[in-house]
Amino acid sequence: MIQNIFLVKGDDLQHVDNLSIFNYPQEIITKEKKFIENLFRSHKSKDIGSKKEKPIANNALQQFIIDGPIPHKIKKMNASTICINENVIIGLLLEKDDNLQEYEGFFRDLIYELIVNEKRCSFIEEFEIEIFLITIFIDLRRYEDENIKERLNLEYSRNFPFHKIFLFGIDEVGKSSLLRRIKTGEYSDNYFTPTKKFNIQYIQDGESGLLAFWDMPGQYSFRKKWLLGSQDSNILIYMIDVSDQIRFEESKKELDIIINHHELADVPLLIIGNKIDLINHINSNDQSESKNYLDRIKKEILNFFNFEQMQKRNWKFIFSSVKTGYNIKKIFESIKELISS
Ligand SMILES: Nc1nc2c(ncn2[C@@H]2O[C@H](COP(=O)(O)OP(=O)(O)OP(=O)(O)O)[C@@H](O)[C@H]2O)c(=O)[nH]1
Ligand SMILES: [Mg+2]
Repeated sequence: MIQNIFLVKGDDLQHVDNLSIFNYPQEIITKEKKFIENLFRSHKSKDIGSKKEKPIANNALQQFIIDGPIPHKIKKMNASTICINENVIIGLLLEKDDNLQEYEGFFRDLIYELIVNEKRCSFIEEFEIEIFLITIFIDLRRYEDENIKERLNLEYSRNFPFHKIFLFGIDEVGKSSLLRRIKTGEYSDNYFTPTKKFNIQYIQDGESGLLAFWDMPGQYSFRKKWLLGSQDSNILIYMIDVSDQIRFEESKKELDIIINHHELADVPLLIIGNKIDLINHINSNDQSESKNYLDRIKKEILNFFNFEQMQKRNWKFIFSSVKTGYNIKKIFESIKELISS
């Protein structure tokens, strides 16, 4: 089974400190001079020690030289690496008993497709590289689930399906807090600083298999990356802060970009109206008054965001308070329900 993906980037191999190393999901590859040198040396065209500048793609016409995959043993695991333009290495780590040959063809085709045809990564921005690695990881896991495990062990594959849950919404609505609440049951005010990169958390669920929650950074500068991260999602979760109606307009604009994207047209949508605890009326002792109030707010939100116009999409709306724990169970149940619908 695929354990990890890594990417090493740099021109000056004499100075390992100048290299950038990215790992996903775990920090397995570190800056060890000998190891990195050997990696590059294994890719035949690399001239170790040379400092010649090899610019990595920064325009659409850039040609890519792709070398590999080459097999290795790394930290007792089976590994395979591909070298791009002589200064980027992308590696795949498998369990020691896995058969590398079963992965190599797909690994090569996938890299080629992503960088040459789809131009997904120019290897410049860190954020872009991270998304790129995660994409490779998920695609390889899917391939493995559908082709390799299926053949090796039908039962295993059936028991461990993989679902991607795409959690988005503007900053401060409570996305990372929700994920922590679902995963650990805990909540603390101001626990998180704004998320700055894709935060991915896994939950192994008995019925649904492995749930991968992609918690998007909500601040303005990151929102343009949402579309990239949203691909292949099995469910979209859109979160709103119901106590902050001033930002509804801004929030709706971002939502529309995602839900109007054709590739996501059939993906079910769970809408969460969070921070309901901040709306005082819910504390009312009069149950029916409180219910009427919530119904009214819900109606206003559905109207404002045009949710009822989404006729083809399977969607659901839930109020929550991550702070008090209100409806957290219901959210988790709804996620599983929508995924399997
Ligand atoms: N009152 C109240 N506060 C909440 C609730 N959920 C989250 N918060 C608070 O809202 C703030 C933002 O929460 P985060 O979970 O960091 O929000 P986020 O959506 O991940 O923000 P970005 O990462 O910037 O996109 C924190 O101070 C939380 O403690 C809630 O249900 N009620
Ligand atoms: Mg966050």
